[in-house]
Amino acid sequence: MTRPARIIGAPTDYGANRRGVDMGPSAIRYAGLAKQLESAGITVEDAGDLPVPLADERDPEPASGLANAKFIEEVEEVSTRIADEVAATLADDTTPVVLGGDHSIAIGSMAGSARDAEIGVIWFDAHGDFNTPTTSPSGNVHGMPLAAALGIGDFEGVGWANARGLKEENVALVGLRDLDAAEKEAIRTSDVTAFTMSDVDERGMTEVVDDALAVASDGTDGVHVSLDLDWLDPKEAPGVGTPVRGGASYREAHSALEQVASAGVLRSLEVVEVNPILDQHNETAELATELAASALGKRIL
Ligand code: 6HN
Ligand code: MN
Ligand code: MN
Ligand code: MN
Repeated sequence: MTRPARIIGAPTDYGANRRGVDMGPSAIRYAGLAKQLESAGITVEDAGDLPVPLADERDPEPASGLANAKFIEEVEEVSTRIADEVAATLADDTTPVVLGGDHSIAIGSMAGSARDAEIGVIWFDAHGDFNTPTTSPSGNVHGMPLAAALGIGDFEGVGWANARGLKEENVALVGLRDLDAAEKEAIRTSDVTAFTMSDVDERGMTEVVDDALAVASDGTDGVHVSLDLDWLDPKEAPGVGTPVRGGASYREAHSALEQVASAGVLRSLEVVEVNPILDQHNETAELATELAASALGKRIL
């Protein structure tokens, strides 16, 4: 029996430098996400978009606390909403499929998914998203969600951001190829498992994803998968704000998310960083829908 899925839109853009990712949920819906999931035999319900404050009406400067984290109050406000919605969806025995928005929304998804359970995380991304306000060169919170969830550095004891049932030991990053210097050091000294694109070159995507699944499911109740579309090569996914050459190919990406489905451990999913302004004919949004369907069990035959 496949669990039903609930689509939850989180149209944020204040975690990133370039505007436009707030249109991600619309573009992904327009690309036919519900239909794709239904064709995988899943019952789908669309909860619509969560209310998100308009960046233009807010001051990016943090009022207090986490300096050098732009729009941190707005991130907190939305993260709390996302966390509640994800937790409520799981309580209904339904798989949350959260649509970003920029990657800061993952703080809420992970907090919600790990509220009443031990979870693991697989982070498909060109970036580590392991900065803290102190180490971040940009001040953009989309470069910080993993550090926030794990309570690293400035995020230690920040209740709304920390994912209760998540341990570093159960986090696997896949496809890394662009890390800041201090971020690199933080990843090295942590207990997360990081697979770079060089690991993928040497061992192949299948073996790497097998290992990532083992890390994330070891002793946990399920796995949260966070899919940043810039994980893919920009040739496949041009509609992202921070493209980095040398990413996952179209087939590697499909096969990786099919492996996730086959493992039968998926607890919650999010798809982030689709920027329709930078996209070509909505193809990045289309790819996002295909990959979400693969993760939820869609097969060619
Ligand atoms: N993403 N490491 C850079 C930063 O500003 O912290 C880039 C982060 C990109 C984040 O793509 O979700
Ligand atoms: Mn502010
Ligand atoms: Mn990211
Ligand atoms: Mn990224």
